Amino acid sequence: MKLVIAVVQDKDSNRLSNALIKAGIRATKLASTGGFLRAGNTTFLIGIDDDRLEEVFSIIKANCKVREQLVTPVSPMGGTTDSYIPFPVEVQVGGAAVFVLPVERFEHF
Ligand code: 2BA
Repeated sequence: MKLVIAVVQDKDSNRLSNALIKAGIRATKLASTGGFLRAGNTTFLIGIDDDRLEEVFSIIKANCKVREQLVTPVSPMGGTTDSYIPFPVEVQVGGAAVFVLPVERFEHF
């Protein structure tokens, strides 16, 4: 068994949960915050048998989009802010950041 931890954008989270439910795959959703953008995202915990791992990947891939997001850096490092004009920069977010961990034991009481 594996534990899949997938960080996805909030916009994709409902679509992904519906697809997982449809496939009979159990998941837990946690509200999370990206360390860089400091914007809300959703973290899925999915416990899955090894033989269904690829299926989980394809469901995540099919339901999570890459999007461009504008970020405005707060201020220049160490310099004066007098002449600093914040300039939004574009970063690419998603589709999903996925981690796979081995599960030593799973009990469901
Ligand atoms: P955030 O940390 O808010 O990052 C949002 C997007 O900003 C990232 O998209 C990436 O394109 C960019 N970014 C992040 N850190 C950066 C940096 N130091 N310099 C330049 N650009 C940077 P994704 O890579 O798709 O990540 C989306 C979200 O997934 C992240 O939100 C974070 O919550 C999570 N994540 C991604 N990689 C992770 C990791 N190695 N460990 C833990 N969480 C991760």
